Order: sequence, then C-alpha cells, then structure tokens
Amino acid sequence: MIFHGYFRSSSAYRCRIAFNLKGVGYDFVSVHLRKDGGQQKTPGYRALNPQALVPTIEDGDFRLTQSLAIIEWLDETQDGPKLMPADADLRAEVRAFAQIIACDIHPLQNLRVLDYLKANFSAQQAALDAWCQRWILDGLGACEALLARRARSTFCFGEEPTLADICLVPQVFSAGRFGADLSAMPRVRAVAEACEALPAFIAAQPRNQPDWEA
Ligand SMILES: N[C@@H](CCC(=O)N[C@@H](CS)C(=O)NCC(=O)O)C(=O)O
Repeated sequence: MIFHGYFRSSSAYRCRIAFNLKGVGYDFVSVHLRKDGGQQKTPGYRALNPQALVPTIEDGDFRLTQSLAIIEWLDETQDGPKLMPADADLRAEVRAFAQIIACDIHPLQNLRVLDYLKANFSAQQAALDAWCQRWILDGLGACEALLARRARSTFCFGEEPTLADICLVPQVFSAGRFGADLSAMPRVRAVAEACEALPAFIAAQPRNQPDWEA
C-alpha cells in the first residue's frame, strides 16, 4: 500500500494512527505542502487527488482520498483491532464526534485557508493564530461537552481507541501549534494523554516521521 502524506498534516496523522493501530504497513511518499509552491498542487499529484490535499492512499489500482474514508476502509478491509464500534448507535456517535473535528474545526485552520486569509485579507500571524484558536476552542469545547455527558472511560468511547480518538489526538496537537489553551477541557486532555501513551500513537507523531522538519 502507498501512503501519500506530510508529517505536519493532521489528516495524514489520523491515517498514520489508524495504520499503526491496525498493524498495517505502507510505503510512504512525502508530499511537501510548502516546497516548490506546494507539491500537492503538481499535475502528477492532482491526478491522484483532484482536491490537491493529503492524504491519499493507493492499493494496486485502488486510490482513495479523505482521511475518514481511508480509515473506515482500512478498518473494513484489514485485520487488527476494530476502530469503529459494533453497536450502530455508538458507531454513529463516534462518527459525529470525529466529524466535529474533521468537518467543522480542521478545514478552518487548513493551510490553503490560512494562505487565503493572508493573501486576500492581509491577515498577520497573530490574527491567524486568533482565528485558529477561535475555531479550535469552539469545536473541542463541544467535544469536551460530549465526553462529559458520558461515564468516564480511558478513550473517548470506551476502553479501546476508535475513530474519535484518532481524530482527537492530531487536533489536540494542532491546538498546541496554534496556542489554543485547553486547560478548561479536562476530559479531552485526559483522553489525549491516554492515547499518547500507546505505541501506535507515538509512532504516528509528526516528529517521528521520515519527512519531519523542526
Ligand atoms: N477532509 C480532508 C482534509 C485534507 C486536508 O485538508 N489536508 C491538508 C493537510 S492536513 C492539506 O493537504 N492541505 C494542503 C493545502 O491546504 O494546500 C481529509 O480528511 O483528508
């Protein structure tokens, strides 16, 4: 399997965690989002992923984009621990939690959005950080409220990591990058800490990737 990603990409980070939890290996192809004006924008990469975003996977002739689709596909086609609960209600709750992050937080802090704000609205770094913090705190605040209404568990939805945890950890990492203060979110922080102790999550960290740059 070929995995096209970038060390700092949250969406690629999600997939790396899923690969590691499932115990599935891959050949990594680095797509540097800054170098050469953004390698994701080259015709070659666009032929793989018309959105010009990472991640993309290739498995023989099969190509797939969108991290949540990739993770669910991995879960359904590969051996290893299940990343989605068997119970339909719980599975839907896990998807709803993951989508808060993947659909409603992450897109607002994506590189192309921040570049657009800089180029078209003259936004400086402080304004961009404030923008990101605004949406991260809003979305993770909702995640905290969802967790707080459940009985305490090690991971978001029980004693095994699911898609919810896979999305949460990279988003907590991004919160740190953009200076969002999560001190009012004890449940989010406790889950992230529990995940960060697992080898699958540690190996997926940006600093442990071959394309990592300080
Ligand atoms: N919803 C997509 C988001 C993919 C995405 O936005 N990837 C970012 C990195 S996390 C990217 O490639 N950005 C490049 C750009 O903005 O030009 C997914 O979950 O895969």
